[in-house]
Amino acid sequence: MTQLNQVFLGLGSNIDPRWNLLRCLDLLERIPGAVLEDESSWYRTRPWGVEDQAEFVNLVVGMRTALEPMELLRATQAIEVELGRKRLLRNGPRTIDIDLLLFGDRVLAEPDLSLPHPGLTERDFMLIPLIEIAPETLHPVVGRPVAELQGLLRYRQILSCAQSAPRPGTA
Ligand code: PH2
Ligand code: MG
Ligand code: MG
Repeated sequence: MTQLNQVFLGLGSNIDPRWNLLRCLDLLERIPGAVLEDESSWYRTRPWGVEDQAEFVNLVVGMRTALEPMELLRATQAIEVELGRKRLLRNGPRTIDIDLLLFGDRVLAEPDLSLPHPGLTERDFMLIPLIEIAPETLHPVVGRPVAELQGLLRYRQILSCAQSAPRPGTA
């Protein structure tokens, strides 16, 4: 039997974020061999890294997939291209950024993919939405449930949290 891995992705956008995040969720649902299971609240966040840019919206989604990490990475990179992501400036403005945060218990250090994501325990916009949807998930390097890792956070960027996705056309 093919093994299904529990995967968590961090999504972020600061160019037309509602539109791009909704499109992204739609495209993630269509990745063959992956099932979207959980979606955190949407968080308004102060930009980290390059501060002089628009606020971000960040959230985390949970998926179950039979894909390998590099296969999922290629699928998410294709979505970034489809949503018009231009890599002009490191940590700069983007229509969409899809980061693989955790991939089951995989630990990986490849030039284009590190697992778990090195920013996960440092950046609140990755860790807090993950704790919201899957607090018991083990961090395979630290060896503790993610809910216990808030003391490691170095960057606190979250401004507010919307209970659910702000859908266009709703009050
Ligand atoms: N992503 C970055 C750079 N800075 N800041 C916030 N608030 N949220 C992000 O997702 C983000 C960022 C690079 O990927
Ligand atoms: Mg990122
Ligand atoms: Mg990225």
